[in-house]
Amino acid sequence: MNAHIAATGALPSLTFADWMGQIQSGMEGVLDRFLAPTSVVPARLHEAMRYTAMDGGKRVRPLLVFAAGEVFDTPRALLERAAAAVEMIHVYSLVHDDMPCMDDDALRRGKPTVHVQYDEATALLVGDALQAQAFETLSAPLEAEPGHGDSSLPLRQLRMLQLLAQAAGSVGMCGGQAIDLASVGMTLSLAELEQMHRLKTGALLRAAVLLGALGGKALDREESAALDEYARAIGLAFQVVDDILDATADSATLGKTAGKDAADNKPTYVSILGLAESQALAERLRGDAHRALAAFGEKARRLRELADLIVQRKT
Ligand code: GRG
Repeated sequence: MNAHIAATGALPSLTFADWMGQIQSGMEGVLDRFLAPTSVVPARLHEAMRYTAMDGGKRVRPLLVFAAGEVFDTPRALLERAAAAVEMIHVYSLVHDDMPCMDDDALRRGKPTVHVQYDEATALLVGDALQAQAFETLSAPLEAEPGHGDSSLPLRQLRMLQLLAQAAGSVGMCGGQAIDLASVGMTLSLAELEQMHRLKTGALLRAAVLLGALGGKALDREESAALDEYARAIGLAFQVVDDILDATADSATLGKTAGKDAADNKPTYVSILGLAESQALAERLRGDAHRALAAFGEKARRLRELADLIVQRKT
């Protein structure tokens, strides 16, 4: 098992597909390191955490962490922790979202959802425990890396923890989910739909970008604003494409139940704008993301490639 992801400095010569593949397969080893083994009591809970977190998903958020880390020379050990932490929060949100009290879905990442495979109480605890594990993973003391011998690591970790907590909480992902649940069957304006997705999906994607950056050299005001604009554009694009795929792809391709938004009478970009205008919007957002990165030059190549992936993805 690939326990460590290669140092980011060695990656730019790789093709995008190889870079992505290295991080995706490397994340298996990283998550394996930070999740409790099934030999530890309670074995069933640890097994269920691994069932849902390992070997699945596109790992978009870890990819964003590593891509932003390349721009700001963030130490690899910190990137791995940030990538694992943001993925754990994401996985917890999927487990809870799939439960009968929320979206009530039976298929996720091509497998039965946790409450179907195990039971509802286990699904609740898996989400709770993954969220706690995310913060433990990001907060554990780190040795300074050679060439990064500065004493600000704990301060950077503290800022990263605060960012992740805000992104996951009531003014971030949980807040967006609350708006989503309250909006079923309602007619939303485009601005209201955008506000919901900025919180529900966008907050964690933004956190992934900023976590990768915050772990490295200090950001100035322009760099922060540029990353924020990039994160806004890809966060929205991610959701627009999600709505397009939900309306056009099949469940086997998506690994989750397709056509669910319409069946649940949920407002989406496709239901408000139609398919063609939604596709045009995703393209415009891709352009916004690229423009936001202009000042970072070649170092932001992976962030640009990820914006393209988010808009062109088929799953
Ligand atoms: C339950 C607190 C709480 C929040 C749930 C993220 C979320 C909020 C719900 C998921 C519902 C959903 C399908 C949202 C659309 C966008 C999205 C987050 C899709 C899933 O993310 P991917 O495509 O999934 O990155 P993988 O499996 O590839 O990691």
